[in-house]
Amino acid sequence: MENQERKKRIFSGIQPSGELTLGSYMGAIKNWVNLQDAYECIYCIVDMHAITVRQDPAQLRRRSVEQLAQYIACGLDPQKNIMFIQSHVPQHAELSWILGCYTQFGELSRMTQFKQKSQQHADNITAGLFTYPVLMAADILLYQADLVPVGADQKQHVELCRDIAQRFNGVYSPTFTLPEPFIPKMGARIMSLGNPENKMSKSDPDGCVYLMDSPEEIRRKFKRAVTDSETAVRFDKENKPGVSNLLTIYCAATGKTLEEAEAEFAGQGYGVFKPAVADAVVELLRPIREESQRLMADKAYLQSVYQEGAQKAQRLAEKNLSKVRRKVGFVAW
Ligand code: ATP
Ligand code: LTN
Repeated sequence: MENQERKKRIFSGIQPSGELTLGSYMGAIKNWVNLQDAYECIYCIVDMHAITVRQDPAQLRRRSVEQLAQYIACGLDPQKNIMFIQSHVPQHAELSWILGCYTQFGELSRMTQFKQKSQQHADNITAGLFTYPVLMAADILLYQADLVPVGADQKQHVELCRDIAQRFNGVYSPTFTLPEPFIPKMGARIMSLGNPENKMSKSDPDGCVYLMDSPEEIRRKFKRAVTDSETAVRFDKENKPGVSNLLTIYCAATGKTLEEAEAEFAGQGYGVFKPAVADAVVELLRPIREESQRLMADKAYLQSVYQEGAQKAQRLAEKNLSKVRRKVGFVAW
């Protein structure tokens, strides 16, 4: 009865490992905002994931709170959604330990993100970096999430989460809901402006647009964006990765289709196209930047949001985790 009545549940999170980017907005947060009315949503700031690579403690603390301000500024309503900081709910770590005992070494070895990150941080390949996807599975399964809105790069992790859940359910009895990834049609993989073969990432300041960049900064970055030696504004990922990426960004920012955008710029060169993309992004981010700045001045409000969020999340988490403890054979006390 309870299950029939409850709205479907969503869980997603972003690491406070750097400033939020246009990639994280278009790949994830934009969908979070769109889904908040139809679903019961839980949006997290995953600081425990962030420490899988070295972080400066003061910066991590600042960014975690800033990220909450930015979530709200993007349009997430703290009255409608549970918003909290992962380390405030220790049940995530506990379930992660348990699920790690139902995850194969081989499965984790195949994760693309682990392979990439261990190359980037060759001097610090920790057990935490390796078991990162188990903690992510714990995040999702702890709340019985039905849907996980993420960018395309996270699909493999959500699939592993399903495999772990399915295995656990098979060994014991149905315990975890199997989650589905929810990946946008437009903007699932925004590429770097400087190198359109690579994903736009927080750690590449020139190739990426930060949500907090000023209009001048945004225009400068788009002016320098790599295109090609043709002049036609046409979507062709193989041969024109730079222009295709700009078209994707333009469409995700304006809500236009690729056909509409191509028609709009037909016969016009990159000299018209690039500033138009920059303008669309400036207007998209302007209210987000202004609202974030306003919210950051009100630390007491932000604290009340993450404290209340953690309390609600703990209640839901504990209910599910107590079942898991019992199923695996821990003594109740
Ligand atoms: P890092 O560089 O620290 O690994 P990141 O920039 O890849 O971080 P995350 O915080 O890992 O960003 O990702 C947050 C969310 O945004 C995830 O759902 C991810 O799939 C999505 N995302 C990140 N970058 C992009 C991108 N370039 N295009 C589309 N979605 C993205
Ligand atoms: N690994 C994700 C962040 C993340 C996440 C989650 C996303 C951690 N836990 C649970 C969705 C659901 C990333 O974006 N790098």
